[in-house]
Amino acid sequence: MKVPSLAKIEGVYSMVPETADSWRDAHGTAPFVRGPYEKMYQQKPWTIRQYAGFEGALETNAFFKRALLQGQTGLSVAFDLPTHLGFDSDHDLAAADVGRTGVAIDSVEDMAVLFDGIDLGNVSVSMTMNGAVLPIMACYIVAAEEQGVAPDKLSGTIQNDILKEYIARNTYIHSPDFSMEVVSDVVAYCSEHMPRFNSMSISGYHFQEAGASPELELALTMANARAYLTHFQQQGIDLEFVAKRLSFFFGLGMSFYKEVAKLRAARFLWSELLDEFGIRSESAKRLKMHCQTSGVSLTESSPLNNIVRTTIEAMAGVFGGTQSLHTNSYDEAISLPSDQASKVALETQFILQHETGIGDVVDPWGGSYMMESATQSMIEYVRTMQNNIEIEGGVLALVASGQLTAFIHRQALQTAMDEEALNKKIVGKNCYQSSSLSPQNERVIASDKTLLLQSKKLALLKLKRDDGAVKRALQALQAAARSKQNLMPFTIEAIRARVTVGECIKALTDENSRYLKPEHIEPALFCAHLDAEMVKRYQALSSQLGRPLRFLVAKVGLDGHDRGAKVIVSLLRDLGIEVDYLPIFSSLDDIIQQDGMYQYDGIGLSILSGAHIPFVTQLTQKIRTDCPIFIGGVIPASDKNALETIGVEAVFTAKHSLNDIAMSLYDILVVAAKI
Ligand code: SCD
Repeated sequence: MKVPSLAKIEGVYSMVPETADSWRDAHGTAPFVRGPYEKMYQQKPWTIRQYAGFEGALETNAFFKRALLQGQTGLSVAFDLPTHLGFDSDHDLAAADVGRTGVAIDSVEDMAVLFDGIDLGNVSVSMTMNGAVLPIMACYIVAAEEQGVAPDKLSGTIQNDILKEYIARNTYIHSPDFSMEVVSDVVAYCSEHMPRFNSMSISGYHFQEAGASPELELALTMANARAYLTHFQQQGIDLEFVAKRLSFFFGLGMSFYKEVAKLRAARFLWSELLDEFGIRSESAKRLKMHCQTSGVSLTESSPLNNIVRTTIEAMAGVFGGTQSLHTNSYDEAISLPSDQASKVALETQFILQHETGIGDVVDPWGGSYMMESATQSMIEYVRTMQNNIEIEGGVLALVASGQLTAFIHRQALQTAMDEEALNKKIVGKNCYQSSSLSPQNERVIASDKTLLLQSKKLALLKLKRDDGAVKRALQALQAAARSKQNLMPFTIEAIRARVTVGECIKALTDENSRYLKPEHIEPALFCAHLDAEMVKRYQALSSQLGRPLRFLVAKVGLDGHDRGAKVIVSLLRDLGIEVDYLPIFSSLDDIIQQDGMYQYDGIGLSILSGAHIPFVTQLTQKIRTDCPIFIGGVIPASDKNALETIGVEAVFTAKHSLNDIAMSLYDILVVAAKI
């Protein structure tokens, strides 16, 4: 399938204005290009909603309370990877990841601690949960109930967007078909019992993080929105009613004008889509969005410059009319946000809201030839892309075949090449590099302590609860899954009986086994940008060995961020190396087994969850000693020495160019090959 180009926006300054004259439309009126509300921020500023979570419920609760005291206006929960994937903290596969990239929630007891002292009837809460959405929503509802807050009083948002998980984010559990049923169960339940709660956050953010351009991000998001509406319609759900509570989530990268245009175009396209579905409600047609500044745009070197990047990106969100905003912390390319960096990120939003007057004008870019034309070009791009997707069989078919993931990977490769060739300049990364390091104060996650505590709490919970009630609740949940009833009420009953998140998911995966999506990695593309001499040296090394070099690249553990790993696979293939790729959720045993078969010349691990030390420690104890191990990901400088002591040959992070990586690997391979 062909991905259209966006020539008009690329040539933004030389553009002749298109026919679009939507800027003449009133704000707050369909098709809402100029904003969902008439007075926008003059009436209500955007919600400051920082996504956060780490270690256990107690630690994250303290963090939330501090943020609310400091002036944050909404909460947003980041769950750890085991919770996302429906493993309790004491599960074998969870050990390395507990409490690392989010908070560990194993049961309603944890959820109660998470919101202890926070009135859930008063604060709107967003939960980024997709795979394990049923038990997590149920934990939230039951925790609120036990706080005395009924479901109809709850306001907030559940992400509940599974399609983008298969395409880019990778925290899915079930097959796409079963997952779509789960999504609609949540949507139907919320529309009946939780009228103030947004039952989905249809997300583009993760596409851009995985490599998509802003226009591809928008096209895929709107294609998913269409797929959900079609699915709900087929399920007999009243679209007129549920569409009011379907919200959106977009990324904000450094293409400033494009980002503003994207948000304006998104509102137009949603309004148009609902017209197509025959929905008349103006309030449903009013697209409401959360935005987050870009994680991939942040650099590892000179991290304080990231404050500037985040501010510019946040301004695009405000100019584009977002309802809610997360600003990233400046140290996120290096580690999980430190307290200091989180504070700067939060205060960046205060400065924008209180010092700049940026929200005083509704749709300030409206009427600009460039912006109206760019908005129109975005709309045309999305329509063309939608048409192409339909011709190819629709989103669900392309999700299943992995083609949408492949488009994004292709754009990620293009970006990597552009950076390598200096067609895209990134200050501090491929130009204006300086050796001076900015002060750092990395957050250290007490994962081992959290694991121990969570395991103890689980053991206690299992001692105290009524085993008969647990068994009955799980049987009822399984029976409901078999008879295709809405699973939300059954999950809520189970959670009330103190069934754990992991047990609920296990009951469902016993019925519909865990799913692993197909992986496609694009063919080699980089050669033109790689040092020609170095490419020849690789060829010579292979000739001397009398065979091709062979590598294993693996995504180990529960971390689903595979953009970097796949770019490295493409790079190595360009260098003439035969590469086997073990995709997300691979275990150390998978690696050992694979290596037993092929005796690789090198093994590369990609870990962005912060669990590199435990994984590498275990791997080096199990693998043959003469196998060079490389690691890539978000690795704090302070861990580099520790990894080298354990036996890692090289550590690669976002600051390394492709040529740097290729050269380092060559030197190590020569030594290992003993030639
Ligand atoms: C708002 N209101 C207005 C108004 N502005 N009324 C009149 N004029 C205005 N200018 C009203 C609204 O209609 C609404 O009323 C109420 O005020 C609240 O406003 P809102 O716009 O609904 O704001 P909020 O409650 O903050 O909701 C914003 C979204 C919501 C709709 C966008 O879905 C949301 O908060 N999403 C956040 C999602 C999120 O945090 N995701 C994190 C993802 P009513 O209530 O009467 O309608 C993190 C992530 O995935 C990271 C990456 C990763 O993990 O991989």
